[in-house]
Amino acid sequence: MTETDDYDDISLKILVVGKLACGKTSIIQRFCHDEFQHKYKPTIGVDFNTKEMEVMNTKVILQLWDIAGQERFGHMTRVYFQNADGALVVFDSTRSATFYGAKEWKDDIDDCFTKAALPTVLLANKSDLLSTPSFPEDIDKFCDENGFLAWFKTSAKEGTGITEALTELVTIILKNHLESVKKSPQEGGFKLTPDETQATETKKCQC
Ligand code: G3D
Ligand code: MG
Repeated sequence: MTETDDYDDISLKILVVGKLACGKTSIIQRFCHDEFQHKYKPTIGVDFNTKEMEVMNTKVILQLWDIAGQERFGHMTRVYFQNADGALVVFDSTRSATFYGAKEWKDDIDDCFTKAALPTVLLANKSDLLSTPSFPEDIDKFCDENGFLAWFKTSAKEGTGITEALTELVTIILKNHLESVKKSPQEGGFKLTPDETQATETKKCQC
């Protein structure tokens, strides 16, 4: 979490990860530009887009980091994890293999953020094609067991579920910061609302 030029604004770095062709780029384009195009070029390395949103009466600038899903590049990819405030892990509701890919990405994130878990939400994308995601497990149980805070059905094509998922993720991030300020007010930091201050305890990658 970083302070922007305007003192009251908060900038959050959100990772968007998952296997190739799950719809990561489409989700980001839908959220940031309200558009959906077929045939985005496969993302090489990393790309990012920003969008402002208001959560808990706070203006938040979201940086959505679109991380290539071809393969997880081990330490290379982890460089992009640094200073992240949260993550969206995406799978394709129509391809169960991508669901297990989501677990691998979550494991990578957990390996990196060992001191404090990175707030992470799971997205079952392409819900316009399949209302019930294609995987053999109870997804609530899967989220509990693997440390996902919540999961959402999304469709980048129809523009559903994405704002809700990001609102939930950002709410949790902001509440965590408020809690940390209550515990260690001396750390000081950001001003979330006129009455509340905010700690700067960012969940840095510990790799
Ligand atoms: P990636 O960034 O995860 O690799 P992309 O995935 O965003 O490039 O999307 C991969 C393909 O899935 C694209 O189709 C894209 O149009 C499609 N897609 C993404 N999200 C959705 C969705 O919510 N619903 C549907 N029906 N399709 C989606 P192409 O045809 O370019 O392969
Ligand atoms: Mg992409």
